[in-house]
Amino acid sequence: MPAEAFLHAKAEQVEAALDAYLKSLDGVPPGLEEAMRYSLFAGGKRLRPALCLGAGALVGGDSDVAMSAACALEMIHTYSLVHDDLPAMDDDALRRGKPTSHIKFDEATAILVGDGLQALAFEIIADMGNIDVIREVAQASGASGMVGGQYLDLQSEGKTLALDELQHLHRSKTGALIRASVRVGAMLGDANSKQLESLTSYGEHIGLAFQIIDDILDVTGDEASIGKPVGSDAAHNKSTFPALVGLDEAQRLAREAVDAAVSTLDDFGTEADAFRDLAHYIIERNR
Ligand code: GRG
Repeated sequence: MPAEAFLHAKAEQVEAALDAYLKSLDGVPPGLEEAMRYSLFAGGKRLRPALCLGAGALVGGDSDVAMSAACALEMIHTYSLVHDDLPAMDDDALRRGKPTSHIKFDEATAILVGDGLQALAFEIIADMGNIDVIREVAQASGASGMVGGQYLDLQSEGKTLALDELQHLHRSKTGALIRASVRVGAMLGDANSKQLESLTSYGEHIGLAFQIIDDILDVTGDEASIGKPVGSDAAHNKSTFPALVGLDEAQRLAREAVDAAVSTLDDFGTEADAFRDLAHYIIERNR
């Protein structure tokens, strides 16, 4: 199945499950629930859930179990975007083509939306009763993963990073949750150690490719497609792959990462074709 059709199919299932989770909440103030729903349903690609579901299916796991984890990962991703857009961080007014949470509602609400989504995500994962998965998601999203990467990103404004520093920053900020999405799907599906190792490596390579392309789109993309203003990295004086190595070399590095990702799937048969296509889609995407 081509990557866009794969993502679309998974997104529909994930959105139904996210909707059910929000509807099942008890005792959430209606205004806060509305704001959580606004950000969760603002048109994301649902990449992380698709990776979790795809990895689970590849190793023969139960799709309902993977779906719970997929929803939790999307909640963590959404919380990170809501907080990233806050005035204290990237101060963005548009995300996915829509007003960001603090613009649509207010700053305090946006902070609480993020907090609420993160807590709900861990409640869902805790209910699954798999301590390894709880630890995996906590480490990937916490101070040595996404939160740490965000800190490094904010600290690096106005500085020129070395290429390895930039790679470390992105491995933490965006790579860790993408890697964890693949790993959690595989772990819940009882992957053997060789499968887990291959899929972990797949997640690491596509995470890098994803970030390089994100940097490239910030230079070459258009606002209507990517749903946020272009040039925001330059406006924040951020080191990016195109700024450090030039556009052509950045594109070459992204292709190299995609090729490496695809080669990690050699031991899987045609059932891994969706993941092969997804790796290519990551460098062909325009949003
Ligand atoms: C605030 C703790 C905290 C962390 C924020 C991930 C992150 C850390 C910030 C996002 C900044 C950013 C734009 C990074 C580039 C890569 C990225 C994560 C893009 C957004 O992910 P997509 O394209 O988003 O999967 P959609 O909208 O499709 O869900």
